[in-house]
Amino acid sequence: MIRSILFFLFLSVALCSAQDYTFLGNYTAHTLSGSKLTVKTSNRPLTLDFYVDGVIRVNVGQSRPIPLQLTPLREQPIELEESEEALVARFPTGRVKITKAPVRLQVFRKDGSVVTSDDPAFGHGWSGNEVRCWKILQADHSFYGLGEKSGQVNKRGQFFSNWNADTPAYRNDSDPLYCGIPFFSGIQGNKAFGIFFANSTRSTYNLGAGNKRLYSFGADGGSMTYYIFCGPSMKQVIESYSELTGRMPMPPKWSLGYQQCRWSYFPEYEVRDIAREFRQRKIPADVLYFDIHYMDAYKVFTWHRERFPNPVQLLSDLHSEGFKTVTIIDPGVKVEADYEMYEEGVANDYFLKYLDGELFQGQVWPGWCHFPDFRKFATRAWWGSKNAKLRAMGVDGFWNDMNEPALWGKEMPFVVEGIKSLHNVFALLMAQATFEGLIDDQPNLRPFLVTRAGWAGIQRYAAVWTGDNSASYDDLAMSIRTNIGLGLSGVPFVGCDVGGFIGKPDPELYLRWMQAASLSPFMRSHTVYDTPDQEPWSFGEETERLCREAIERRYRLMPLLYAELYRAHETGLPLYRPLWLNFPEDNTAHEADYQHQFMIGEQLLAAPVINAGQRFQKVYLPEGHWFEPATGAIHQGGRPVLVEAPLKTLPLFYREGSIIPTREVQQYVDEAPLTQLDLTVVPGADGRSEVILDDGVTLNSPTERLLFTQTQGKKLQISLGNGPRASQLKALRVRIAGLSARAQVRFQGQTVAREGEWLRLPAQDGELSW
Ligand code: MIG
Repeated sequence: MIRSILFFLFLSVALCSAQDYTFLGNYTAHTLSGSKLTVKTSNRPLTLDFYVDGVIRVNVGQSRPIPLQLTPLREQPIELEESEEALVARFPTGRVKITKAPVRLQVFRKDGSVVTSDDPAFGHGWSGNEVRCWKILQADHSFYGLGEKSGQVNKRGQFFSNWNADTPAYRNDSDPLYCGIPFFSGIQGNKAFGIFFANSTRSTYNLGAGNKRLYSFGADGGSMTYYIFCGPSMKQVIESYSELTGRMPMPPKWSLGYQQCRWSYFPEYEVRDIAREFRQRKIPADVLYFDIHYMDAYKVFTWHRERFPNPVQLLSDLHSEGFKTVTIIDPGVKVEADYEMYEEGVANDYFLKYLDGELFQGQVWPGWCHFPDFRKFATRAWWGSKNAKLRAMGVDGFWNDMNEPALWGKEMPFVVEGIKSLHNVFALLMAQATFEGLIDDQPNLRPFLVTRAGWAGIQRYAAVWTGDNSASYDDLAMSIRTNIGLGLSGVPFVGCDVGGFIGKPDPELYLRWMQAASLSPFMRSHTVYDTPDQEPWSFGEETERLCREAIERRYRLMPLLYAELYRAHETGLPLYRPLWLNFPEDNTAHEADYQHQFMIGEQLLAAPVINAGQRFQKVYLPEGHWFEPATGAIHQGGRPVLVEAPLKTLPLFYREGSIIPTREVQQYVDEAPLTQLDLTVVPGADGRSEVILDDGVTLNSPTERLLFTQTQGKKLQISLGNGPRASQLKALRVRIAGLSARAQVRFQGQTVAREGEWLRLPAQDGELSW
């Protein structure tokens, strides 16, 4: 009896340890050449590469390439000290300590604060093909990022996996979603750090789930290769990460306009009707979408002959009314003899295969399909050229869907060649194919692409929208958090299906969603196949009027939005961001209660109403004075304030020091050149603001930067430069928040006349003082 119990115990321990991990062993030797330190151990080698600005690449064991071309960073030579117990590598902003027995990593900043530290027992380990890393969790760690995640903005205490998945009607706890990104960041002791896990196989992240000792990341296979970003500010972390994985090239300016979609507008007259409604009702709009019904039998790169007999004419007519168009492009290519895409793909070996060489077939909208192997250059070039051909017909942009890849039955079999490392980057490579094909065709035209799935670096090719949400207030709130999370993951151009995709919003929900989304970088209304109409005029007159106002506000703010998008392009920082990115020291700004407030860049704060029937809003305003344009009130920040939020109002605030540029409403972006620019100045702090003028469509368009600087609470420097676009300006109007009606205002020493709250200035450089 006892013997059999002992035997059983022995067996279970043996079984269990066979599945457990082997950890990095003891130090045996090291080599240093410049910025590369290799540490040999009793099992796998550890290699560290040091780069400027506190970026460190860590690799354990064999290193496998990823399909994303990373920006080569500038190497940072280190100073190495060795002792009995450890190696210490010093670089200008910190040091790495590598203990010898066993080999474990600790990264410190120069001030002694910990960036990240291996768990002393575990550190790095592996089990079969699985690789994993365990770091010490502190009580005050918070976590962010990982791409598209629907839950809290702070991901502390949660477990996540990244395996891109088609997840219609996802909820707050659904995971994974469409667009996972293996980059996360954290804040601990008020300092930020980031980790980019450069491994495209299915990865999982324990950010303190079910324990208070560790956070960890790992993957089913591939290599343990990751980059550490030392911060210490979150802005630095995101800038470094986006420098490494690539920044967003400027998209066409029209893609900041309001976009209208449904599954699907067809036939042709329905598309024309929608376009006409927008113009007749004077609701600004820039883009109309063609969902899957525009194709013949869902065959990609075809048109349905009865529904769209003359697409070239239709597209050109829409252009003349100021509309751009975007077509959906799915990756599945229908298996059908004589269909060009199928024949060319098979003949040239462009499609994915099983390990035994048989062409893989999976079912999607067209029926049985082959799927392009976007790892191959030739496949990408072919696919890209088909997009370019479609653009030559007059299509302006592309919408990549079903690219997780999604299939009926969800998954491709794992015996499709290389799918375990390809799955997560399928969409990235498809987007790369599209982007590069468009650039090959017209090197100077800015491509527009919006995608559902993606991976690290997707920002180089596409905007990301958050897939099949539902028409509920919960989803409205979720869309704010998810888009903030994507921005913190290096993707600045993000948005959701306004109104909710699945289900039917009531008028109030639709309106509140329009208001919240009127400041999201990408703004598109969309709904599923069998729902009632979901255009801004589909919910009665009052809702139509208030939706128009929300969209008009976006068009008024276009000079600001475009300048902020431009900054995102230059820095990689999200334009749509949590309060705490701008106010890292403010504890209240980090509270979950306020995670549905967001800022656009540095100046503008929005606190959308996300509950039914709510007519007041409690808003947390960080330190300083805030101007509320809806009422003209100036609020003292550093505390929550209660403001009125009737149906017509999106609670919106301009930070002190801001100079908010606006213009007259247009029916579509760049309908007319900018001849009058309005500036709202909020005194109380020094501030600086820019307006970017360019042609909005080409990549090498000269950029004019109009610069506005306010100082000493009573001066505004205006510097327009003398570029051709600035020269078209006829007038500047300036409004100074809180200025008394009797105050003397001078421009270049001359008294300025008032028109109500506005001061009218000539469009020229100079100094305004009050
Ligand atoms: O299986 O193209 O998320 O936006 O309307 C659904 C039809 C396929 C999913 C996308 C949605 C789109 C729909 N697509």
